[in-house]
Amino acid sequence: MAGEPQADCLFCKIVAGEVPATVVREDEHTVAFRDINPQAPTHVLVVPKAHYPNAAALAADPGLSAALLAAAGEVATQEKIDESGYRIVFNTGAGAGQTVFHVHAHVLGGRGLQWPPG
Ligand code: D5M
Repeated sequence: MAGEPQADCLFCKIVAGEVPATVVREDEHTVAFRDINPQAPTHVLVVPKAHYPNAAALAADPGLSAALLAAAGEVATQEKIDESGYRIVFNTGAGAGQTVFHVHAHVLGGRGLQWPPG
């Protein structure tokens, strides 16, 4: 069923507390934790607690999609990167660099960000 935890999913395990992570924010629907391989001074991943493999699949739940974006914005405020500017990225598909197939928003900031990304 859509959204059910997947036994072999790393981020489902982080959500469940079975794999440690540095959690910076949590609410009823989302968890935010620091990326293990940060690409910027602030690099936080925001995930829905429910399992959806990517952003396109998450779009089936508009309320949860909105909750995830709101949480990403709140992380940016909490991390004090909201005024300098930050980037929210959803790598979608292996060809775009997605390596964990539980949808996650990368929240990146704290340095100048180039466009287009590599
Ligand atoms: O992003 C997947 C991201 O997940 C990548 O930036 C590394 C990060 N990652 C992988 N394992 C962990 C753990 N255990 N904690 C925190 N962060 C982690 P993608 O867009 O799929 O390439």
